[in-house]
Amino acid sequence: MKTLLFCIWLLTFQAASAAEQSTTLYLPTMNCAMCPMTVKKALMKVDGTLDAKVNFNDKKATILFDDEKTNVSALIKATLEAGYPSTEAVKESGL
Ligand SMILES: [Cu+2]
Repeated sequence: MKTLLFCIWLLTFQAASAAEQSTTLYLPTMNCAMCPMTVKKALMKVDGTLDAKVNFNDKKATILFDDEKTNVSALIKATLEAGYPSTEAVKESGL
């Protein structure tokens, strides 16, 4: 629990630094409601992933990560190893 609180504090504290990055991955092969859970689990296992939100309807995963510990390629590799090939989605402005 203390670790979690520390992480939250760290997240807040580092918000202004360049260490925190977010990316959106497109996962075209997600085909049922269970897939996002598998993908999320795989992404959260990557050292450096701070948060992962997987949207089944959009077939997209939004990942917040520490760019000193991991990178987009490692995240893509993690989804691939879980059985879901992914590509970095083009950043959209607004909604
Ligand atoms: Cu599935």
